[in-house]
Amino acid sequence: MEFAPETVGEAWLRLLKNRGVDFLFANAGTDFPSIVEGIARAERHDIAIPRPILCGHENAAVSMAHGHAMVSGKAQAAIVHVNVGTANSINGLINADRDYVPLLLAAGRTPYLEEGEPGSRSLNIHWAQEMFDQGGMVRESVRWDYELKDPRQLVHATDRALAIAKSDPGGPVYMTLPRELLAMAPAGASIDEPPLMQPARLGAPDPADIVEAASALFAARAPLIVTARAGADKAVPPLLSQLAARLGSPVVEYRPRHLSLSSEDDFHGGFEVSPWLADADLVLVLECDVPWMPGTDRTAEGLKVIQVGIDPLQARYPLRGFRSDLTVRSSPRLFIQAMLDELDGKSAARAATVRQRCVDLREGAQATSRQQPQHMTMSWASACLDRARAAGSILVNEYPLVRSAMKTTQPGEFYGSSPAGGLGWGLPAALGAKLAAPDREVIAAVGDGSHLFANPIACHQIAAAEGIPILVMIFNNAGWGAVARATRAMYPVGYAARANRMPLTRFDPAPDFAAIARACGCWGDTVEDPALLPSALDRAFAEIRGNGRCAVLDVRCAG
Ligand SMILES: Cc1ncc(C[n+]2csc(CCOP(=O)(O)OP(=O)(O)O)c2C)c(N)n1
Repeated sequence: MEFAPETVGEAWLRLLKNRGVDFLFANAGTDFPSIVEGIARAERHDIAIPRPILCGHENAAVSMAHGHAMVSGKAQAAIVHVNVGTANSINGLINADRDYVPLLLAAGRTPYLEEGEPGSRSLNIHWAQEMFDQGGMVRESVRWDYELKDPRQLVHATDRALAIAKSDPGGPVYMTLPRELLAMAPAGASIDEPPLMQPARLGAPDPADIVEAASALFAARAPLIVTARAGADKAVPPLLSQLAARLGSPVVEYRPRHLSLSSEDDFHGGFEVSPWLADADLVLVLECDVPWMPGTDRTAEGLKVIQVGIDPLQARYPLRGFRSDLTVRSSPRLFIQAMLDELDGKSAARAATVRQRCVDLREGAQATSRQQPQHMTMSWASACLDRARAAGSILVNEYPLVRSAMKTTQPGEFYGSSPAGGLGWGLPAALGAKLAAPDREVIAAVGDGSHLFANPIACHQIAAAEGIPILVMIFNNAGWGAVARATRAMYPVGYAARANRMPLTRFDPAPDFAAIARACGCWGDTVEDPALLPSALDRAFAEIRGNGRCAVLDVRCAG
């Protein structure tokens, strides 16, 4: 080969591209010279490698890889600086782990040798950054971690990393790459061979479980389906629609992370379990880690529960006490398909009543949100956004969207934050989503608190430098509403609840987020008057569509 890779670092880049990794989200350090050199050499000679994206903060790098993979289904790579860069990545890793998002995080490792080899120690940090167990920092949140020890392991270790990341349940993997090793000449298996191993997919459920689940659900007086992420598999929403109709069961998307059923479906029961749960005698918990709030949601005496999912008992959660009278480990799609076969020709008598109640609930919520309020509300902001966005746009929601005020109908149209809730995910995940789906409009809906956690300057810089035109809509209540609500719930008549200004919950003064965006080369504007929001949204979308620029709209909400 004319331009055979000169170093392990360069060979790794080419190998990643051969394995379908299109992006390398990088926050570089002094462990990177062989990677930097490898990129430059590849670019000079037109050799295919993942597109390198310089990320000014590691949280942005990992969350962009997350955002790409959740839309494309393809694992991407991020690379960070030794232990300190890894430390800044952990929030993103925890998010990806808990939402089964495959990604490869690589980190440098301080040079082994104090002198004598290309890449051996040359800076003070090379002593202090060494850890006894760098991988131990992330081990609880990754599926696998390994430190490359010899150039001959490159293909085996990388293929193993990617196959494990993509196996059910998908998740992050972590590789450490010592500096001397990256500088060595490649050796061992060819990077041009097909992958050494393929990921493992979860199979179909046991037919006996399907017979039991189908007869129990059909015979139930008031069944209820609760899901958070069944729609991660985009084939699920139309199938779930058929299952709900056949069972005459409402489907509640509870704290959803994916669109599992069109919000306009006859059997969409909304986004709260409370209107249905107290009356339900059988709940099908379908890909959902927390199906209701045990402390506050009432359940009927003798309630039976069927839990179905990739890891239905959430074995990696330390504590989770939701009962399970029948537990089925299965991909949601294969489970629903088997249920439809089993229920073929059947149709529950209660269907018409349940359908009407779903329609009434939905129309009630949508009618309320259409009325322009005196002061800006999250519900009004969600409804206006819904009217302004293009059909088929992708919503990336870090908390604020009021889903009942919106119509979301297509698989892959909505992504919510990981159940781990590590803030600072929404904005960079939306940037990654746009890279995965350049022809679709992408909107990040974030609170002002979440926006600050994302390191907005680093993210705006990436958007401007790489030309990634998304809409960032900040639902700005000048503080941490969630913390204030939690405090009021525990101490309803306490000092904090009665204080003029609740401690640790307000940003005062609030930053001028639009000016920060403009300073970074993005478009930015602020709007406070509910009547002016539609025209502000039109201007923001015009900027994205016409000028290809990232737009940041700071929407000042009353609460
Ligand atoms: C990394 C991280 N730090 C802290 C928290 C705790 N936390 C949960 S919600 C929240 C406030 C979020 O503020 P914002 O996005 O403005 O939404 P609001 O609560 O105002 O609706 C905080 C600080 C968290 N989830 N993640």
